[in-house]
Amino acid sequence: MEMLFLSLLSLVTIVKPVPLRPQASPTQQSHMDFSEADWEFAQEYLHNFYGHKSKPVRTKRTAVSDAGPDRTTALCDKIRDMQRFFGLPPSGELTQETMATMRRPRCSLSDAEPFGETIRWKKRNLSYRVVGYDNIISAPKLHRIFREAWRLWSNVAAIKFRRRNRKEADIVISFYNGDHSDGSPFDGKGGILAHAFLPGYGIGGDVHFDAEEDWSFNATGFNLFAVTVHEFGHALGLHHSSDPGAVMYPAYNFAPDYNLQLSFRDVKDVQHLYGVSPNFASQFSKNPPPRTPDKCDPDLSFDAVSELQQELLFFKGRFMWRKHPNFIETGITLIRSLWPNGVPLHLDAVYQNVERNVVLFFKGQQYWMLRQLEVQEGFPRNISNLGFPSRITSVDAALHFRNDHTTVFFTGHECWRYDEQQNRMEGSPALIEQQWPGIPSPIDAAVLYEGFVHLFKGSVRYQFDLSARQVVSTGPANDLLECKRHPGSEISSERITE
Ligand code: 01S
Ligand code: CA
Ligand code: ZN
Ligand code: ZN
Repeated sequence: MEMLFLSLLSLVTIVKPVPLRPQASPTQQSHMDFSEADWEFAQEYLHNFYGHKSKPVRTKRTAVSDAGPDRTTALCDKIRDMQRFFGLPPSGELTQETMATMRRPRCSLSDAEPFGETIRWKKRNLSYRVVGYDNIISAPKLHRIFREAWRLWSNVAAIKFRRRNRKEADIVISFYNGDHSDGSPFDGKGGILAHAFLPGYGIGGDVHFDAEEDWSFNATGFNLFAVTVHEFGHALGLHHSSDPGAVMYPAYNFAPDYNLQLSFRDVKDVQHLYGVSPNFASQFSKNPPPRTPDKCDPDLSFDAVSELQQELLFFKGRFMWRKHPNFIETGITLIRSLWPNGVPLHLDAVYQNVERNVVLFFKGQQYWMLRQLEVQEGFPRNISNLGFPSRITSVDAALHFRNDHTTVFFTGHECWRYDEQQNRMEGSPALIEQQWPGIPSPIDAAVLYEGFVHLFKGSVRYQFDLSARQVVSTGPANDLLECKRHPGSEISSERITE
């Protein structure tokens, strides 16, 4: 994904073909070829556009070239910055291609500037224009979607957007079919939905949508607003994010019941480029951008925990962690990346009935039955259908025992036994403190795993021995996720600067 996207960046140079000298061999491409005038030009260029502090120009190039030409790290760094900007391999070497790119006629770099590893717009007031949308979508509707999408970004970062009807704009937004001569043809329905170019002049910052998609404003097809917010992120200089909660995550993950907002990660990244919007603090103090849960957070609690095939699933909000016996790392994903729209998020309880090959999801008074990732007909149903009296309005946890064909439901301070063969609740509920000595109530989640019942409450996991009927150990709720810190993954310690 990322590779492909980076290759789009190189289109900045491909679109208007650059007269390149034939590149016969790598050595021919090397610095040896350049005249003193070439070197002066390059230094001048890097000085003008990348703030390179040139050495006194009269250095003898031939002499230096033995040990490598004027190879101060500063110069190499500037060449590398420039190469990154144009999507050239960032070798730090003055290749023919690099030289040709420098020699290309250009307005100036005033509209974009390299910023660390990425590129950002230099100005903070950007214009955009919408062209060529073939009346697929009415203009007012389209303009509203784009305005709202820009607003998400300008609400958090110190940057403003204005639509232009006629004059040239920094960002041109258009819909295209198939090949549209920027080297990245669209592929019909599905697959690539849209792409965008990182900030820059010309095609830089432009956003293209695949006109053949079934664009929508709700849950059918692909939601244009959701994809737009993502593409605008690229147009501002953001790359794909590995955080599945981020808008810049490379997979389409719009959920109609989820109010689309920038995640903490997106906000951090765009503020890093453009600074914080002046009214960010007042607007977001009550409702800060959502953070993707961190499995290493010592306070982590779960909505539900369940077995599924060979995996152990930990649910939290829109996310889940899948612990597979063969995978070293337990990764976080979106619930929606496995189950379709229609399954609830922010669950109360989940269990798998292996015998019937179904998974049951509980949320509030409703429950959903899924077989092979499909919601079964007639669902969701009310939990009263399982035999709960009307005073029970939700379940906290569900624990399935395959051998006994029973499921234990936890509700508040009570627990219930459900007979999966007879499809009915067995008698009246018992108190958790009597049936499960040592377990506080209410609980969050429960699962049978490796011969023990694991019950979760807040940030604590209780390991319960069924035959001894006692808690054999307690520990952090997240310890089965085996938190291993990777450098740079300390999401929880970051703060949004205000
Ligand atoms: N564009 O920004 C994309 O990420 C492309 C793939 C690139 C390799 C060109 C794309 O259309 N990705 C799909 C997508 O849904 C999966 N992108 C928008 C989104 O909302 N994630
Ligand atoms: Ca497509
Ligand atoms: Zn395109
Ligand atoms: Zn993308």
